[in-house]
Amino acid sequence: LELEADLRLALERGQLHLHYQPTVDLATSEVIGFEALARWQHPERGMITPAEFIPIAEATGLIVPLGRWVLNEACRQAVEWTQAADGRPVKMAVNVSVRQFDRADLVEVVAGILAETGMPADQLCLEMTESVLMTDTDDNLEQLLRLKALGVTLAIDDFGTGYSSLAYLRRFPVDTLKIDRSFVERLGALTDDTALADTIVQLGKSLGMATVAEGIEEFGQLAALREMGCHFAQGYYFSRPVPADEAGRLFLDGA
Ligand code: G
Ligand code: G
Ligand code: MN
Ligand code: NA
Repeated sequence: LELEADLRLALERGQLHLHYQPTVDLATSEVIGFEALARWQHPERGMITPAEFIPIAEATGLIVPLGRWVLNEACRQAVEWTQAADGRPVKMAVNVSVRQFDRADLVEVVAGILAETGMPADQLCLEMTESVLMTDTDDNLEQLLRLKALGVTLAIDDFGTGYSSLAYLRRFPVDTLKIDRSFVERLGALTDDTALADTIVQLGKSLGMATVAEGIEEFGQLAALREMGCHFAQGYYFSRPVPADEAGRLFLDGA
């Protein structure tokens, strides 16, 4: 309860900020953009991780203003970096909670932020977990179709770890599968995980979807995923999530 009150204040007082983890094109090794990840610098408790405060935000409804702030800040930053890079587009992925779909105005909020920040819709990717496709299915499907119509990209985060059936991939307008890092961990050896990662990459290819591997920590994992034809990757091997100034340098130098 105390954390809830603190989180409300933190939002008002600007104590939340974003870190950015680069997304790398496996074919060219170029940094093409980032995933925005929320951070909370608490005045007394120090850094509080999203694993702690996102569930609180979801349970209390604070995720709605928090999510709006994250989207706005991430888009604003992407536009700034794109300008600094003479127009080379910065792709920005933002995590969207299933609770944000409870609100009928999600599409208007996204459209408003794109317009206000000048962010081209095709540079924004919204990441959601399979839960968005499993609850309030008809309502969420309608919102996803309207988001697609804006021109934004839709990704399924932590793909392969949920409980939904694969049939939803046919029904929902999904562009990108993010391969959960649990499948990437033991890549390289002839393990079942290698077979699963390969299966997800081939599934994405056959459905015309892009694939992003998460949690790459070693060159061997990178090489295996590149061999499979996976398009993009993130992970400590390239960079941890870093503050904005560092991320901006990574993009401008990583061309
Ligand atoms: O770096 P890391 O500890 O940041 O992220 C932990 C988890 O918190 C991830 O599962 C990520 O999806 C989630 N997360 C981070 N930032 C946000 C955010 O702005 N919104 C939502 N909904 N989830 C986030
Ligand atoms: O669930 P989501 O994928 O949105 O959150 C990303 C989470 O994964 C963040 O907590 C981020 O810090 C973490 N992460 C990113 N790259 C790596 C990695 O290479 N190894 C590990 N162990 N965690 C990672
Ligand atoms: Mn994510
Ligand atoms: Na993930």
